[in-house]
Amino acid sequence: MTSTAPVRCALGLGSNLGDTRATLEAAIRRLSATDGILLVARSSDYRTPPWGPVPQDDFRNCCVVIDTTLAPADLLKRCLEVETELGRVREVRWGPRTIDIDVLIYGTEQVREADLEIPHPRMGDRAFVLTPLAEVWPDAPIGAGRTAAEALDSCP
Ligand code: PH2
Ligand code: MG
Ligand code: MG
Repeated sequence: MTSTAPVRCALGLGSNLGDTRATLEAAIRRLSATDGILLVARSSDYRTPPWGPVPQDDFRNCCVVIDTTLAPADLLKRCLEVETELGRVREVRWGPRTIDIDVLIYGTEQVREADLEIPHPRMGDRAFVLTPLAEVWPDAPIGAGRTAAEALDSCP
């Protein structure tokens, strides 16, 4: 019998449509109930101004740390499935969303594929990701040898 050692990962969650508090809770509940995902830590929720070119409402953002035996692509697939289950409709890029679940970190692995980049390529300069992440996993390896806490220190 083979078994895969669990890998420590971080997911970033965001919502700015509908009942954002309930949606983040529902997403975390569904992720935790997934075979091969163990919830390790959940950050506080943060109200954050919208980042990017689209004028829209503030977001509620948080991060979770998980241990998973799922491969990166399967973890992404499960995140996208939960988004769909919770009613996400993909319209404007960077635009308002019921729920967004991003794979931020997968152990120390680097993935560079068309539909999945890990560590998340834009997390190092986004306070709405780094603030919740540094709360629950300050030493998270966010790429280029930096930790979440270090990146947050130098984040605009
Ligand atoms: N997500 C985006 C675009 N802009 N801004 C905040 N504050 N929080 C987000 O989660 C967010 C955003 C696209 O993924
Ligand atoms: Mg996303
Ligand atoms: Mg996102």
